[in-house]
Amino acid sequence: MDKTLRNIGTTFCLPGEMDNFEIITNGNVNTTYKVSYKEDEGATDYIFQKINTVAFHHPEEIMENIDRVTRHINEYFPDDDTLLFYRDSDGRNYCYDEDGNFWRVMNYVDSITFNSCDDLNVVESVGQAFGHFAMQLSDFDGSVLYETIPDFHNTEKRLSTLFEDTENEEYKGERLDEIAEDLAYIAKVRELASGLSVKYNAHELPVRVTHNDTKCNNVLFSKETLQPLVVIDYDTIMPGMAIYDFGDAVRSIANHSSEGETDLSQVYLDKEKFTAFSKGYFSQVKDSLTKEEIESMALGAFSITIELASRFLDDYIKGDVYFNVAYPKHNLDRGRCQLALAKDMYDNLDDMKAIIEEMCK
Ligand code: GN1
Ligand code: MG
Repeated sequence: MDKTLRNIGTTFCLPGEMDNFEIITNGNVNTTYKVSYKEDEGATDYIFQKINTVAFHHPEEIMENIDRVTRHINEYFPDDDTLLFYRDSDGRNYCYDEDGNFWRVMNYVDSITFNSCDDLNVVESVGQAFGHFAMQLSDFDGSVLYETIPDFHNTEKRLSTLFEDTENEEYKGERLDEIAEDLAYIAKVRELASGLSVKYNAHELPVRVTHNDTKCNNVLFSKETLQPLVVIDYDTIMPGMAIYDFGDAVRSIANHSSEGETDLSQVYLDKEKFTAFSKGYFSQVKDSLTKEEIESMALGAFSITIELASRFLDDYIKGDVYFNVAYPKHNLDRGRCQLALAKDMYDNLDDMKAIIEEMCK
């Protein structure tokens, strides 16, 4: 590995001599190293990342999206932190190693992250960070970006896929029988949950630059001030709905419980966390959103939660082929947990809307 990393450093013209490296293990998809370089006057750390091309079929499209988005942020918000990707002598922000693996190199930011958010100040800061990111990119034409995972948040299509799969002989059996009640609920709310994606596909909602992984630990915080520094993980940046980035954050951060909780009495929308996240988020981005986007945010949280429930349940009947599972009923538990959360969101749509309205005054 030492030699591979050195060669990559040379490709990207990093100054000085490679001193040491360590593997960073939080991340399930790509392989990440922190690599230190020594120069006359000190040392600099970098992140070297090998992209998992099983998960990401067109990594060069991801890098092109990243390039466009980070250029925009650097140009219009020169004082803000953003990730910096190094280039080879031909100006490319990626390279291949001798075995054909796909690599990129970025600056290392000395920071901390939070895997879960019980502290409301942290929740508000995470909201601020994602709101700021959305604001920075609000006048960027999202339609020029590659859709690196086609129909990723096309809820209408996701739900159709689920119901088609329930008719497929290949997936008939115990698992399908087990989820009859869950399917009945999804069928009941199918039209409501699909509505925003139908509008988006009919070009009736703005095409935004979306992050698509708006979870707590994708925000870096300063170790000293505990202020948010920068949003990370640009791999799923694509054209999409701002409403769903907000919704997905609410789904993951404002659930009172965790994503696969089996005690469903513990699964509900935590209003304090919802309020704190919304406060941070809208403080940054409210002036950049349309009235319709703002009014659709609560429904977006409900819709994306139904969407993810359907993805988990679909994967369950297919035999757990997409999501990693820790035990046989993991996808079933996750699906039911998301449905329980969605039901609580449904009961609280008006409250959520009122809180958002207050934050956008
Ligand atoms: C996947 O890999 P991870 O955990 O960041 C999924 C998201 C889901 C999430 C649920 C590319 O994200 O859409 O919300 O699981 N990402 C992809 O845990 O499918
Ligand atoms: Mg991710």
